[in-house]
Amino acid sequence: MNSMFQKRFLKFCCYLLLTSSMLSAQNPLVTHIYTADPTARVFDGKLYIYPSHDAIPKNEEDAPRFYMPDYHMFSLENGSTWKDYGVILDQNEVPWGKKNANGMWAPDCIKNGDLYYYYFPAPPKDESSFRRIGVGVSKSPIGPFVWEKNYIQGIEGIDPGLLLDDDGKTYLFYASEKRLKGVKLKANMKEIDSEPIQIQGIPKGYVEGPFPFKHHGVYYLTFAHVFPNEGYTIGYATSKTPLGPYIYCGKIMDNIDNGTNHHSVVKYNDRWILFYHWWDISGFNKLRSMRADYLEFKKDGSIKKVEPTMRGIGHPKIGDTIQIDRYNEIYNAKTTFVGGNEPKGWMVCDTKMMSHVKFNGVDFEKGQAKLIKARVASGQRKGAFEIRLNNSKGKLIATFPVQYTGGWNSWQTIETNLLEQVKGVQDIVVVFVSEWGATKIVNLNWLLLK
Ligand code: FUB
Repeated sequence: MNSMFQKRFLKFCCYLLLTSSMLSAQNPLVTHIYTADPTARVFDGKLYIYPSHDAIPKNEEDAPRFYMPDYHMFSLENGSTWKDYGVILDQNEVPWGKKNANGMWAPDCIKNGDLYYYYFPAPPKDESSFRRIGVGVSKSPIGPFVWEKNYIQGIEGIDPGLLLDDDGKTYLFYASEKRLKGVKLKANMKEIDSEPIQIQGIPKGYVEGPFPFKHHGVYYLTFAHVFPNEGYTIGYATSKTPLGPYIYCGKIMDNIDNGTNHHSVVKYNDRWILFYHWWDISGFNKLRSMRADYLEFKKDGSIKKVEPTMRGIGHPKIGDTIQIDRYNEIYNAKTTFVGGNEPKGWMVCDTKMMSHVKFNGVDFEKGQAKLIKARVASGQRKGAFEIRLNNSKGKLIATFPVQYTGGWNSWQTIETNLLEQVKGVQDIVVVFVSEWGATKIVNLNWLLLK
């Protein structure tokens, strides 16, 4: 194993151990396993994600490659927690799949009528192609799925992306040798209804990850697009007909580092969301983590470029941890991993006089919260931190005097009363106060309304 991989691998193993049950609405969405290629879908008002799973390679020879043996799936619970349903398909359960090939790449799931159809690519045991695309059917979005005995005949490629049109016709898009292909499916959703075509109008540099959707009567095809001097970006094209020709319209997300990006776009609770992945946690681009940020359309139907944030989507409510290190804005402080007696996550550290951290969209609900808790560590006892609304000079709603907790990684939960009733969704700002010149006031992991 080369030493750079070994180091990252070890860092990952430690991190995994430390975060064995952490699920949240902030980015990354989950940290107890690595997840990539998130296809989000809303079924009957509930948000689901069907991602692929970057597992830890078991052998040295597998180390630098994707190691993807199965699929998990997730649903959003209470607006801020991602529930993991565990393995919904293992590679060795695919009737037509090559055993232990670790090539379960990006899937999709779509509802047609009362049934849910889960599409996935896998290496076939007949070795007829690099990847074939299979399908399973279920009465429920969370399975169990009944897997078809054979792959879909007449297509070969990766990254299935499904579009169910208003007229009931279904189209399957996929990537085949860096060409974006599309085909109409039969009503049974398991067979193609015409010859696949290469979608026209997709720019040079197209690689993979087609995700189709329709908005105000316009067909949008979004995809991974590589520019020679930039790397992976997420781009999009539009058309008046599902199978094109399409016109390239630009980028949805710039390159966020070297390696892949893969996404989906979904409307949930009246807001559009871009789901995508990054590997900023592991530091290794084959161990990725799914993320989400809001996406907006301009009046002319074009898409505003999405900036990746740590804050992500969702509104922590009363009783949820507000992971303050996943901030919208930070001033004169830093974040790093926790340690000591704290098993998981990150903290805000290096807090100085008038440092602040802003976290948008905390749901105070109907104003029933009476107090606020904070998870803190401090090696000194001077100063305080304040919780304010909207900005660093906004209304003061709580003050925590700093206490000595036994050291900078000795964690304690402290609490204080809210100074007044606060209702609805609010942006909060934590402001650190002490003597001018103080270089470390307190380390802060999370807040929680009670
Ligand atoms: O996750 C494996 C492959 O990497 C996907 O199929 C591609 O889209 C890229 O994300």
